[in-house]
Amino acid sequence: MLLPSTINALITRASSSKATPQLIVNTTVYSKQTEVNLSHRIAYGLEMSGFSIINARDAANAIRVMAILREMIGSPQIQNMRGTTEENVFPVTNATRYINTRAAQPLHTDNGYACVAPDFMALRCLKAALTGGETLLVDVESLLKYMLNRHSAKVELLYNPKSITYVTGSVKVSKSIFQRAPDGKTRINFSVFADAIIGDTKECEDLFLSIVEFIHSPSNQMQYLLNKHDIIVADNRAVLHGRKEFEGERWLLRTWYDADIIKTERGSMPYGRG
Ligand SMILES: O=C(O)CCC(=O)C(=O)O
Ligand SMILES: [Fe+2]
Repeated sequence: MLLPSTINALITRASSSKATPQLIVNTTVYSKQTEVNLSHRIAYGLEMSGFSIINARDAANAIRVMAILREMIGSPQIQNMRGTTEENVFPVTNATRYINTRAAQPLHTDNGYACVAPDFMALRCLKAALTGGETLLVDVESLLKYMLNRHSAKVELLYNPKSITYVTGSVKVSKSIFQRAPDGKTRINFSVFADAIIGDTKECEDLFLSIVEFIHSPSNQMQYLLNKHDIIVADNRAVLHGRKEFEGERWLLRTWYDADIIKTERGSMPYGRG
């Protein structure tokens, strides 16, 4: 059984390295002139890198980009019992969740500890941090390459539907960490947010810790500082995301989507679910 204390100590050790994440520079600037091709360029980013970043530059443009994402990917999912489709990510006093703190957030799949994780997620920045708060991304292909180099055939254990069990209060959810999508690519379902994490075998727990270490080492991460009106949309299971700690009243809106196909002006492309 892995407890938060063990996992947090490993995260602190891995993230304290002096290395810095690779800066993301390929963003899309929204303008009326580029709107015709926008959904295609967003889809291309999602396909090639697992994410796209759009600099919308004002609120009206940002709202238009969110409408384009809805047209492309599908209707936003409800995220909680209150029926919210846009979740506020901002600090509150007496926070019970990471997203309502200023703390660094470990790399994760959204809802990775729950039964079903959304296919896509978007974060729209309404207010930038005073300092810090950089978005961190780790792509599953680089993680898989590392895992295969380091653990060779054992990595297959992580495709087992019960490789890891997340225990949250009295709720237990067993799932695979890796899935093979119909396109043959590996996708991920990964979180450290649980009261306890139990591997199917001791080997699964060792593999889990190896993932924790890799994804929290800055040299394996990409980084982008969201400014006001920037939007990041990511394939929730092709890249892991997290953030650095920050100061100030940073405010993001989070949206979740499911998708079978991605629609663009020039046609549609199938989206392989794992
Ligand atoms: O604050 C951030 O940048 C990330 C928030 C996040 O991961 C989430 O809301 O799921
Ligand atoms: Fe998240």
